Amino acid sequence: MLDQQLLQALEQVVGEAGLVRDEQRLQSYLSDWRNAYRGKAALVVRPASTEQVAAVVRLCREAGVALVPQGGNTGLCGGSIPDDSGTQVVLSLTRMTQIRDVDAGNETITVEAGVLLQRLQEAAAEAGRLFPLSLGAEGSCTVGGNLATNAGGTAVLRYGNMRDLALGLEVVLPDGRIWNGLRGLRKDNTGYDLKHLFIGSEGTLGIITAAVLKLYPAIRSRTTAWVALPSSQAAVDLIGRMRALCGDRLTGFELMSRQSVEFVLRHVAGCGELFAEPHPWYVLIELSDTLPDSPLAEMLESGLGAAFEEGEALDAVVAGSEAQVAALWKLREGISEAQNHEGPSLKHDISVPVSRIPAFIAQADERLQQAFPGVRIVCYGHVGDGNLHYNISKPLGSEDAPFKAQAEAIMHLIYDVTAAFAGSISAEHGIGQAKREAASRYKDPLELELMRSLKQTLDPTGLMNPGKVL
Ligand code: FAD
Ligand code: 2HG
Ligand code: ZN
Repeated sequence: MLDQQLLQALEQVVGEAGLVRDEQRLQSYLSDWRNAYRGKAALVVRPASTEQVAAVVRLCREAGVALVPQGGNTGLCGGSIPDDSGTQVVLSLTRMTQIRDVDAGNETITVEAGVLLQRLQEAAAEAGRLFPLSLGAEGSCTVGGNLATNAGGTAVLRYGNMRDLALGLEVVLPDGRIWNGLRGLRKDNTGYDLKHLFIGSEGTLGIITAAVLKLYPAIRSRTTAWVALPSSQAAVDLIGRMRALCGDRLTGFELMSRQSVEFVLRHVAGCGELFAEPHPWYVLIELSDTLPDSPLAEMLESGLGAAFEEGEALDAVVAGSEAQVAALWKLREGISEAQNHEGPSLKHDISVPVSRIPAFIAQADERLQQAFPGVRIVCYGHVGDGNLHYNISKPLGSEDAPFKAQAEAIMHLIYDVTAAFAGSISAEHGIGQAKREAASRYKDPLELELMRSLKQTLDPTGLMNPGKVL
């Protein structure tokens, strides 16, 4: 589908190794992890440097060809998948894998967009530091994708989202100019903070090619527990209690419904039941400290002791080894994979004020069960961030088609309840193509207007990831 002249010019820039044309090799770039989104592309281009990215962007702009930036392709709302016209070019950043600099004195690391999150964590550890962003897809997702989606994960409670971890960016603009904003400054009040425009823009305003990121002191002690709870209100009470007791040492607090855990027990190898009887809710609590001999176990015991007395906690297991810590996290991180085995699912990564989580769940559960009897609610998430994955699986034993036909109505019901609780329809995963229509319905019209005018200013030809976000 691509003009031969453009193809040759692109090949001159990136070389044969930087092009993917083979039908079979193309496939992994054209559908997402769940196979929920599928597109076509004229070509996949894999530049190996910022200058090559800029040259590719200029050539495609001159030819009027749209670009779809892609990192590890682990996004959950179709942002990195081209449309089905077959005319778009996927621009994969996966060859840009240099760690350009580690400045231990400044507590920063400068990395290229294609570096895997896990590799970044390892590089930080090699320098005796911590890079705290942590999420289930960390072995496959890239720094560029993390920035473009403002990724969250399980340590946001203590360290913030990707936005909070970035000090500077290098971006190829839609007209091919390179913006070098790779400043490692913690203070810089010289006007608008432009990096924040690109963070969370899901590839619609430019291509992120590198970033300066914050490093933190390495963690030297850790205590991890799995606690059974009678209700989601108990989780909100318990997080307040643990925070008051441990302050910043509380670095993880993940909530899981019984249904979520059941899916993992059913489908993820090596995960087993922890308690003699099932409980309605569970939380995974992690305390960590930079001190080697921090009294974390005592703090946990004191917090849980009070929680048992108040009836907030029903049972608890504290990990006694690194292997047990890993097993507890597997039980939590396995939910996404496990839900895939239960047929089609609908994902809603909503957020509400933390204090309103229990009321949100009660109202959403009641309205869903009335309107769509039998659907399975898989509710879990990051309590400290008010962020729930309020995911829905089809009723047991039912066909896919009737469930898929109800998807939009289910989504609107959940987003209506989210809006009634002053929440957000996307706390983590972004808008992509999945929530474009919903964003236009639930987001403030003035905010949307401002977003459109920014898009028009930066990308007047609309060739940067069209059909996503707006
Ligand atoms: P991709 O999927 O390739 O792209 C995502 C978006 O970013 C697309 O719109 C794409 O066009 C754009 N993009 C990618 N690279 C660039 C770039 N260099 N410049 C400009 N735009 C770019 N997300 C969370 O926030 N928290 C979680 O806890 C979490 N857990 C997950 C667990 C699993 C099992 C899976 C599969 C996903 C999870 N995600 C989570 C979602 C996903 O992993 C993150 O959004 C991740 O940050 C995406 O990175 P990626 O490199 O795969 O990006
Ligand atoms: C998580 O917290 C991720 O595990 C993925 O954000 C959520 O798969 C999902 O819906
Ligand atoms: Zn999440």
